[in-house]
Amino acid sequence: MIKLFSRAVIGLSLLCSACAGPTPNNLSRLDLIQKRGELNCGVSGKIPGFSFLQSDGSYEGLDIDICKAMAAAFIGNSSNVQYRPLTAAERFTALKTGEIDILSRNTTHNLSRDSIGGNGLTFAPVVFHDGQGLMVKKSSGINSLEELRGSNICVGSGTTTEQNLNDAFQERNIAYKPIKYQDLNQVVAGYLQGRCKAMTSDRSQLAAARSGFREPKSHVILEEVLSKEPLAPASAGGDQKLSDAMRWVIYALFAAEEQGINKDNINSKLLLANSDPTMTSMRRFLGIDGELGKKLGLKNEFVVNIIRSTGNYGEIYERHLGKNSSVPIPRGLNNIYKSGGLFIAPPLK
Ligand SMILES: N[C@@H](CCC(=O)N[C@@H](CS)C(=O)NCC(=O)O)C(=O)O
Repeated sequence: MIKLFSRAVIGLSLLCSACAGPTPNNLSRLDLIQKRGELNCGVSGKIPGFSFLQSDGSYEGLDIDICKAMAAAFIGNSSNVQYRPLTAAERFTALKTGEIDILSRNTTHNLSRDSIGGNGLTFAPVVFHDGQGLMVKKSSGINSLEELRGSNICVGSGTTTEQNLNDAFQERNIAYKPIKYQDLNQVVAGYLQGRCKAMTSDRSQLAAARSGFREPKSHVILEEVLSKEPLAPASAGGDQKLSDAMRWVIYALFAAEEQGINKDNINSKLLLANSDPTMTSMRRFLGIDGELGKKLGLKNEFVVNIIRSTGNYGEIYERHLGKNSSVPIPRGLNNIYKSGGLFIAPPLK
């Protein structure tokens, strides 16, 4: 009760402060998160592998682990996260009003969302490179966009998906009818009930949705990829302290994978670096020397806190989207550059 009440008071003060800008007295929202001791993280909650509400009330997935890594770095405790499930249409307003501190919800980074004349958000580095796809019933025999001419297509509103669908079909001069829904569950229901020949979304979401179907093998994701969907966490714009901290949390996850530092060996790496003054860059990375954390408004050991909580980026990926997960997606572009992917961390110096 007390916790609920104090949360409501903090929530109210944050909400009011949001009316005049991100926070009062030009405080960064990072300071508020640290004062509150809890991170409000906006998620979907409906996508297996990314953010999914479990039957025990907990959340799981790659987007959830990004919230945890942020909380570990900002507050020193990855459990201190309030997850706020949001629809696609609600997500940016929730950031602007201060209802959430950060958004970690399969959100595509694009110019309109990132710019001051658009949604005015600030994006952290991409955590999953996706692309839009289409899923059809195998029995339909459909293999290409052309074969969907004149068909109904189920799509979520308030998403990049809606616009890409229009672009792709218009460019190819293919007539179609979009059937719009509020969220993925409704899109899936429309598709399974036969209202549409195809459903469209980010390919990761199609794979995630299919994993929950009674007969996943009866549905195919078409080869054609309609767009680039670089999914990234975001914060309200104009708060450099928070956005810097977010950026370097993600880079720390990539850098730890690059260097082979993981949840299992973090303590031994720390011991080793502590006893060996010649391991200069490792000592800086783990916060033994230098003040990398302090420069971001974090503890110097923020990287250690992250890795102890979630492991490095590769471990997060394996847990939720790896071969043995319920939504296996080959890493492809979502690998570190040393292994042929797109992820690279600038130097943590
Ligand atoms: N990545 C795209 C689409 C993401 C998205 O939110 N898709 C819809 C479905 S098409 C959705 O609501 N998915 C998750 C959910 O239902 O919570 C974007 O940022 O606009």
